[in-house]
Amino acid sequence: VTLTEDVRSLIADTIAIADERHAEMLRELEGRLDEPLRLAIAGRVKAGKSTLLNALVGEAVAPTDAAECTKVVTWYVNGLTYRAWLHPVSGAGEARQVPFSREPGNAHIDIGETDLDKIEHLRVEFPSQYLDGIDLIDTPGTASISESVSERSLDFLLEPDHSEVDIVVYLMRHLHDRDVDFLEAFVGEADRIRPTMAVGVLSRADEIGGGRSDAMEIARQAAEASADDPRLRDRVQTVIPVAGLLAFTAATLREEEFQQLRRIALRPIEEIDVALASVDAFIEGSTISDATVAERRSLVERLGLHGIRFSVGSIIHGTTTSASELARGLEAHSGLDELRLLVRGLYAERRAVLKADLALNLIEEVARAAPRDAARPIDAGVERIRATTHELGELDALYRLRVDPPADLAVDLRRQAERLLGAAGADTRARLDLDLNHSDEELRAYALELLSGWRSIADRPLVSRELRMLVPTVEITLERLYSELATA
Ligand SMILES: Nc1nc2c(ncn2[C@@H]2O[C@H](COP(=O)(O)OP(=O)(O)O)[C@@H](O)[C@H]2O)c(=O)[nH]1
Ligand SMILES: [Mg+2]
Repeated sequence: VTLTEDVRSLIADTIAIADERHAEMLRELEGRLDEPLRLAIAGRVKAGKSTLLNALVGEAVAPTDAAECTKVVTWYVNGLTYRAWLHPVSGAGEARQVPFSREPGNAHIDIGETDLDKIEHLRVEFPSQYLDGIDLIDTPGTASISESVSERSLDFLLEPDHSEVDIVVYLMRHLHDRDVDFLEAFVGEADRIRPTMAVGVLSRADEIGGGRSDAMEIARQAAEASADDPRLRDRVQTVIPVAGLLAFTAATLREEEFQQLRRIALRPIEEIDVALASVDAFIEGSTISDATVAERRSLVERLGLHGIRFSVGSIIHGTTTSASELARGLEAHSGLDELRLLVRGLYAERRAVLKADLALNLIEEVARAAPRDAARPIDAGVERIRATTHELGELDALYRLRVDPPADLAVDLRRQAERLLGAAGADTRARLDLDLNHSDEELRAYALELLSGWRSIADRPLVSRELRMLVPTVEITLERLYSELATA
């Protein structure tokens, strides 16, 4: 039997001893076991959520800025063609199809005269490879224009009985107490949601320091610091810097935009420096190119000042000679690749395990409240599944590394353990932190070397309890990696 089937039959046994509220929750999770991963994008208004969603799928489907329809929770799911549905709150009628248009650069969902309070959520369907196995959920900002709307978006994420999402990508421009409160509410909920299920994104990272040329490096340092910040450490798996706008523009870059940038790059460097000193200098003041004010304004909207500087710089240095090369450069620079890999490797490919884990946590909660006799076979079932499914052990170890890292484990080894357990993706090379330049032979030798390193940790004279729990899981992971490589 597969893990999903195993968990499903345990859910059925648990429903038999659960109260009505928990039975309902269990049925809901049961239905989701083999569904796509549900990933919600959350954060304050204008954090860049909708732009990031568009960058992830590589096209403009999520309306950005402040249109009415951005105040409603919206699901983006894989489907045959471009369509949208409005799902009213219960008692306010049936779901109905509504007009959905994609003008170049911005999408629009026409909710007509419908009162926002009457809308439960919108659902947009379109064909996308990225959405294979993932449903993306765009949320209105927390603390958005009207309090009732923002509360609704929070309720949807946090509602203890019906948390509808599996994973949250939480965007913040700076680490702010309000963000900490949100994440606390999300991961604090009933022990069922774990920090491994939230990823922090330092968003609009290109804007740091007014778009200075090393903005992304500064953002990376800030992100690493926030991931280790005591207020965040046990609430998110990691924090990564992303400039969603650059990634979105990379995915939709037009030849004429590249040509405008190329003409700027041909000017004397002193003139370029003056023209790119500020947005105003670039749009109003400069004679740097023959582009009209409207064209320059559009470049700023598409790339921001940092993106323009980066693009012009890479043309001057000869690393970019065509629109497609510039698109690749921008995408790599944006940090989106890292988020994509993380979402794929850590979450989407392991969604069956994640969902099983959520279900097992809930099952344990029910068993704790049940009479001893009824609970005993349930507990035994949970224990058996956990003991025989190493992937669940990996999730648990990742969780404990965030919440309660062993004090006697050096930082570099902690990071190594997280990677090995799949924090940066479940793929062998991602786990070993080696790229395609290394042969399978080298990977195998490296896995063996790491294995003996971890074995020697267990032989230390004094080992903390946390470390003693961690080592066997890492060892099994390494043994598996090694034997997979040996039989490949
Ligand atoms: N410079 C820059 N601007 C961004 C970025 N992401 C979003 N924006 C801009 O910020 C504004 C709000 O973005 P939006 O995605 O609608 O934010 P939301 O309210 O969180 O959904 C828009 O004008 C975007 O163009 C980014 O990575 N860099
Ligand atoms: Mg939005």
